[in-house]
Amino acid sequence: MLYRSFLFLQDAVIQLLILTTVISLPVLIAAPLHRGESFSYTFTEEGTVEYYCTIHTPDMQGKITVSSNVVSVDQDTVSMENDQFVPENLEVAPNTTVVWINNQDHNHDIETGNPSSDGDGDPY
Ligand SMILES: [Cu+2]
Repeated sequence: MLYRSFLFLQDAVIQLLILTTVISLPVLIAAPLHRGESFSYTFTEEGTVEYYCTIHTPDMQGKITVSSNVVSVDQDTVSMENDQFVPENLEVAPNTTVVWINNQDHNHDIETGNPSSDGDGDPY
């Protein structure tokens, strides 16, 4: 009986691990984008991903929320202008392609996380 309980618990842990894996979102890393250049990614799973520009951290940050509650469109755009991601918070339905476009004269990039999550302990 104890052994069967252990098997049940083990199964529950494995299912939890699978669920956790499914909702994690990909790591976005775009090399520096020059004026007029763009980067696109199609989000297939629901969840949230925070990102930032390593060149203009900590001010230039954004967030994508993928939710089936959002009206579905094929493509949505984030403009890089005035050293900001516009819009900063974008909600899209699953299977939406998000296109980031640099509309400024200097470079921007995109890295998953937030300025304090790059592992070096400071926000830059
Ligand atoms: Cu930037």
